Amino acid sequence: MPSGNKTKLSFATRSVHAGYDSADNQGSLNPPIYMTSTYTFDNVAQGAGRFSGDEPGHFYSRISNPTQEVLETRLANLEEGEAALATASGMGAISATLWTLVGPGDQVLVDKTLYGCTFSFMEHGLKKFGVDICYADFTDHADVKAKLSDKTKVVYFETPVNPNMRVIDIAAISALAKGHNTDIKVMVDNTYCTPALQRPLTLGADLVVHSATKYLGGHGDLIAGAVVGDAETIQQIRLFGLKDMTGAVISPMTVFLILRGIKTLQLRMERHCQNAQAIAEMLEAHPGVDQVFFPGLKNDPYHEIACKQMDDFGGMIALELKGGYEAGVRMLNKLKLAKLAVSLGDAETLIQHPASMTHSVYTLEERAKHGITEGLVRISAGLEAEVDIIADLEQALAE
Ligand code: 4LM
Repeated sequence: MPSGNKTKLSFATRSVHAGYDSADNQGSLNPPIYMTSTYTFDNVAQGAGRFSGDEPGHFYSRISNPTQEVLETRLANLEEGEAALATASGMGAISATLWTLVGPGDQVLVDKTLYGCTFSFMEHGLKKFGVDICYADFTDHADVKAKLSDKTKVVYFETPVNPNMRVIDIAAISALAKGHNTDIKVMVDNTYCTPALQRPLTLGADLVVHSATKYLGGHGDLIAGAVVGDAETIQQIRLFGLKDMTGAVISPMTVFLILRGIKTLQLRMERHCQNAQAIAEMLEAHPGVDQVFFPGLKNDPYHEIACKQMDDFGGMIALELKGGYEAGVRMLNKLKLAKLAVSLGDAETLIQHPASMTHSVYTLEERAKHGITEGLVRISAGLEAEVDIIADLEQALAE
């Protein structure tokens, strides 16, 4: 199928086919895994032309690889962007992109709550090199407006936010940033949703980043990332952020696994969403539970905005138990089916305690300031039967 065909075929069909034509590969149904570090040239001029991009073909696998190219075309297609770059991890995508876009004296305006290592990269990484990191509450548009400045180069957020499930209005934040300065790049971490549920580029964002380790791969067997956006910026990230600054190159074997995962992305997301909705409703009615954070609940403060920008409410839930931290630990230690582990988006239901695990790089004071409570428990609803996950949670919650 023509790989540039973005909207004619449905999402599920493009997840299976986009970017690959078996007719070009001796009829091989699946793309060959090109295990090669380098590529040969017919002559010097061809090598030089490949490096400069004037000649088609590949130069060296720290820059590009034919298997990786299939994944990049597929991701760009699904996110409705012009181009994509696959990387060795989600942090590889985030760091390669930000190293490319900002320098000393520039400001990155970020939502106050971020995945722990993204926070650490901003706070301990970029800051060390003279980049100003400014935090705002992105659910408070007046706060965002007040903090946009002449120095703002990038506006960065996740939605829903890891781990507390706030939902940020992508169209409204993009409009605010562009209204301030059209050169500002709006960057959205779409890991929690994937393009099966949310497509930030169609809502005004410039760049989407992913931890492909999660739902895109979908099986808990790899680490990978990606960034999607306009062709010019993606090329800059490839040739500087990836090639020179991070070297966070994805393996062709990993690419193959992600392509396999993406074929079932929509099917899996449907089940993740169904299971999460059922879990959230059970928890909401449970006497031991103080609060459930899940945008699919009708009285969730973010329900309306989630309905506007998401096709479904996702597979992630956060909760606070009535007994706070101690009750949370008691429950986590009693789980039998659900696995106590960081990461998310796998077939297995995964549960963890953000304050001591995914968000432990924040200090206690930083967690309080950035909206991560000590008793918060995070659930990634898996693909098991709803009834079994709920039974496990109920037995773990029982006094
Ligand atoms: C976790 N998350 O939350 P790599 N963006 C988001 C993420 O949740 C993550 C990354 C980027 C978790 C990992 C332990 C929203 C990771 C970073 O791990 O570098 O692929 O992605 O449990």
